[in-house]
Amino acid sequence: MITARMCRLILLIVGVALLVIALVGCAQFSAPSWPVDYIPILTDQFPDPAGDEIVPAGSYPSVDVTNLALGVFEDYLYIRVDYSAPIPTTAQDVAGIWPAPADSVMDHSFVLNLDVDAGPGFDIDVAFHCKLRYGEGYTIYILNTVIPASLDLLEGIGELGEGGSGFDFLLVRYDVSRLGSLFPRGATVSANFWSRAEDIDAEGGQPGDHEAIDPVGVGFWTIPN
Ligand SMILES: [Ca+2]
Ligand SMILES: [Ca+2]
Ligand SMILES: [Ca+2]
Repeated sequence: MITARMCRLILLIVGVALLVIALVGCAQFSAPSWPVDYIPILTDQFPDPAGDEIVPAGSYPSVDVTNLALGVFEDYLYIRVDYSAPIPTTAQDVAGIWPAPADSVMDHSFVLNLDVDAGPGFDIDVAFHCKLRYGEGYTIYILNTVIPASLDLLEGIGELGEGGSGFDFLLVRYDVSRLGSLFPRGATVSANFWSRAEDIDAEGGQPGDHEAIDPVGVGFWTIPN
């Protein structure tokens, strides 16, 4: 015989079970759709040596790229950049070297430039940017230099997956599903890549006189399908 107490217990169990199912459902719905294992996605590796950095004054170990990895999966372009030292978590003071005054380096960035058409020479048709401030937030965007319309500056189209300040790598992805001919999957395009660290003056401007750069030669890149 089922007593009132047993009924309450059964209802409680059913209620808890429904709540668990609902919470699991919500978690799955809101969970970021990053793949569990992105390593197989990063199919194209571009090791970069040390020693070809363009460093004007002071030391910027975080600008030195050791490896660039690119891959495409579903709607996303994935970029992983490994550096020879962790990205700083605080501003790095640099001494003044005439004519550049002393100031602080805070900005860390990279850009992957693609020339996707068959025109002569290299020009940038679309650029994938990632920029962060040491110990602070980041901005990831796509700059389209061909069509100055709705696709001109796509902010919020990229995400940082792992790494950042305090780590010696960045793992970023970009939603390329709306880029159309600017991201021709399967085609071979010309590409280059720049790692940068930049200074900020007392007014928050970027005079660029303590900018450090590590170019990474990509050359021709066949965009995975
Ligand atoms: Ca390097
Ligand atoms: Ca072009
Ligand atoms: Ca280099």
